Amino acid sequence: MSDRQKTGVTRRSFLKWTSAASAMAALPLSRQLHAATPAPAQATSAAAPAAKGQWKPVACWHNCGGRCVNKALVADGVVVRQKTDDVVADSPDFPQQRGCLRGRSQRKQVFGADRLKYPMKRKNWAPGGGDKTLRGRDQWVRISWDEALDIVASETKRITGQYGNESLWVTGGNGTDFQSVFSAAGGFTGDWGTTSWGAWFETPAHLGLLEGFYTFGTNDRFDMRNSQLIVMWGANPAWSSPGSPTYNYYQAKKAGARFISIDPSYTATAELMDADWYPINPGTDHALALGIMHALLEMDSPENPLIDWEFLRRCTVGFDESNMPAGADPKKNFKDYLLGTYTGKPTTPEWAADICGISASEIRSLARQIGGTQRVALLTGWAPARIHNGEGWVQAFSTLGFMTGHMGRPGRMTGACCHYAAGNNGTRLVMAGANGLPAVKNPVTLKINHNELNRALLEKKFRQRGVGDVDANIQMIFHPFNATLQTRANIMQGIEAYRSGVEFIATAAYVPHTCAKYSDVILPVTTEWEREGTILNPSNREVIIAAVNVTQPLYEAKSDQWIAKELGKRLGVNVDEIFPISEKQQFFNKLNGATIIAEDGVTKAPLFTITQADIDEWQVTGTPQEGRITLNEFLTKGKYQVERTPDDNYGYIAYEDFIRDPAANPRPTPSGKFEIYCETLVEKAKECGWTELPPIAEYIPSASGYEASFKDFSKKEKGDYPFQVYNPHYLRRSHSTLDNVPWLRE
Ligand SMILES: Nc1nc2c(c(=O)[nH]1)N[C@H]1C(S)=C(S)[C@@H](COP(=O)(O)OP(=O)(O)OC[C@H]3O[C@@H](n4cnc5c(=O)[nH]c(N)nc54)[C@H](O)[C@@H]3O)O[C@H]1N2
Ligand SMILES: Nc1nc2c(c(=O)[nH]1)N[C@H]1C(S)=C(S)[C@@H](COP(=O)(O)OP(=O)(O)OC[C@H]3O[C@@H](n4cnc5c(=O)[nH]c(N)nc54)[C@H](O)[C@@H]3O)O[C@H]1N2
Ligand code: SF4
Ligand SMILES: [Mo]
Repeated sequence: MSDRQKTGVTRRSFLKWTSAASAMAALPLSRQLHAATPAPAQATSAAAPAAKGQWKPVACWHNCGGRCVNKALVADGVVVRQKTDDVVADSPDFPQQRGCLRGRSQRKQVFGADRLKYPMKRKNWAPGGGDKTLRGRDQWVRISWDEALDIVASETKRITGQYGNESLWVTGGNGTDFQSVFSAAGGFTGDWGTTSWGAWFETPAHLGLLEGFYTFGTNDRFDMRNSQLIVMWGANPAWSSPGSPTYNYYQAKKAGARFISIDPSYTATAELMDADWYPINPGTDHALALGIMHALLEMDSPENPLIDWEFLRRCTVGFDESNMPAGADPKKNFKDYLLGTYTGKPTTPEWAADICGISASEIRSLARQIGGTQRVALLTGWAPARIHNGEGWVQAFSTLGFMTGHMGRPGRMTGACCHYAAGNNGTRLVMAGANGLPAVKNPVTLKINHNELNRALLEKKFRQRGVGDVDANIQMIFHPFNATLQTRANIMQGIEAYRSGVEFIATAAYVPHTCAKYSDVILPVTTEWEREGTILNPSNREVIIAAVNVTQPLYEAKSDQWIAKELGKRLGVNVDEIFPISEKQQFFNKLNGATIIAEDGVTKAPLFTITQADIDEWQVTGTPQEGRITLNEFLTKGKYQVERTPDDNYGYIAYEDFIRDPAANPRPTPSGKFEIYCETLVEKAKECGWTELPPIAEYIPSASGYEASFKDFSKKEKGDYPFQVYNPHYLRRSHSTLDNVPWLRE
């Protein structure tokens, strides 16, 4: 390929050439799956069939919270059009998995002008860093792959040799190909945090979700239609769960649900659902929840019940002094906190109004609507929990659900409703198999919290969870698959840190995102369109989405795995142990191991029919099996979607068993119940080592929050930093991705 680039062939003619060749490849499967290695003799005679073009399922792979069918029409070697799901007719019960504007513009990214074309180093880089102050504003010099890999490997060896493996920080969670290699080479310091899911991930101990991963707590899409009132509390699926989820909310509206939106912005979802909008000051949701709960107590009566006392008694501990968990001080109950019995500071609607900006009468109205409606869905996104002391908000929001009993029953749910589970929570019905690569354990256990990334670089200290402050001496940063300089707190300080201490920074990327720009060496990676193909996670629970190869790697880009392997070899790691199988075999394994939950709602069965002929054609190892559809059908249609009906066995109501019979199905909490008063939460917070939290959802104003924007909050006189900034996940981007695509900007 580099030869062609030297001859200055344009991208269009280059693509035309590679893909015309692919259309001629002999085997039907490989023709469909992969742009074959160019074979000029064949390319000439390929013109006729290629001109008609072939629709291929292609990846839309970003962290957008969903997955949709995306197809590219490859004609004459060029992707000339894209389309989305037209596999079956659309209907509310069996909705198409239609892509949003980003997926449909994907070719403008894959073939975009911003692609990184070849490895580069910073002009004023030298071993040890060179002139580090020029990071982000230096010139770039094109280098060969060999030179790039040699630099990264020798700097890794030099730095880990001199300062220890702890001095290497590889961003992102564990499990990427690079992390496997660096783990095998002695390990690295990682990072963790709650910038995405807020406190829903780490600390919903009050729900009995101690190892909480992706806590949602809401019901499935058919059940949403049973709700009479749907509260979208900091949730805007039309923007942050684009694709099909908002369609599910719309079915609930058609079935008669009324909508409320509590959000600083009047959102596109609020508009579509004709929701009543309650504009709230950012980051003050905890105060509003407490105000509503106080109002419930004020107005609840036997004639006009707003509180589900039976639910509180049966399913929770900690609400009042009569149902405190063993050993707890009865005076620390939640009800007395709301009433201010011992503090003298009741959380009245007037108190809350002052903070959250929603009037006391509106707060009482919200209490009447939420408490006084039979079947309510309390749905929040992750945004309101992406704050200081987010745990308190998560606990307060849950407690509102406990007080009103809107949980575990048809049309009633309280939880997070966003990302891939927006409008449709529950067990996955179809699932990809594992790729078959071994997990490689990182021998270094240090992990920097996202709040302290810059502190670790500048002050050379961070708080290790469960340990306390530890010394840090980060001298090398490797960014594999994220843009943390841009997507974590305090970018200006981050830039300062990148321009001072660290000796070496490298990034693998396909566009020059922020981390790449501030690096010393950039390694250009392929996009999914240039790779072997894959099954895309995470889609909604009912569908599984395919992506196949569309083109040979563009320019000099290489897959992450290829780069990781080459690096591994230079680091003296046994890469055959880490990557014992080809990328094609990894794709095949995902298909071979894919499962579906059968109509009984329990039994797992293979999803795809795979024949020995398939295995031979793919030139992989595998086991023939009987499934629901053939490989070919899946890889042509681009999806498998479970056909559902309202009365099937796939319905999901969160916490249903527990709420029906708490004694027989206890929550994994010390009390076996939902814990309004939760000592585990106190312990978890202590383990992290920042703010100490009370066992009940007491209000703690956020550092740099709304109250802090005033010189003197009681006098309402604004201070030096009078504004608050918040940002939604807006439609044209996925975090740092796609925002550069001209179509999307238009
Ligand atoms: N202020 C503020 N900050 C936030 C948020 C917010 O709302 N406000 N949201 C937070 C949330 S929810 C999240 S999840 C995080 C996301 O934070 P990140 O995970 O850092 O953000 P992404 O932009 O998704 O990072 C992915 C990057 O990897 C690149 N990439 C994509 N595919 C590949 C690949 O196959 N290989 C390689 N090597 N690179 C690839 C993309 O170009 C992209 O730049 O940000 C958080 N930060
Ligand atoms: N288009 C697009 N979609 C995405 C992403 C993306 O980058 N772009 N990222 C994906 C990822 S990784 C994630 S984690 C999810 C995130 O999903 P969410 O957290 O649900 O999405 P956000 O857009 O951050 O916030 C949802 C709504 O909360 C509002 N909001 C912000 N701050 C507050 C607050 O303090 N209080 C209240 N009440 N409302 C507030 C916002 O105005 C917005 O309307 O989105 C996913 N979907
Ligand atoms: S919702 Fe996500 S997967 Fe679907 S088209 Fe948009 S960006 Fe792609
Ligand atoms: Mo996220």
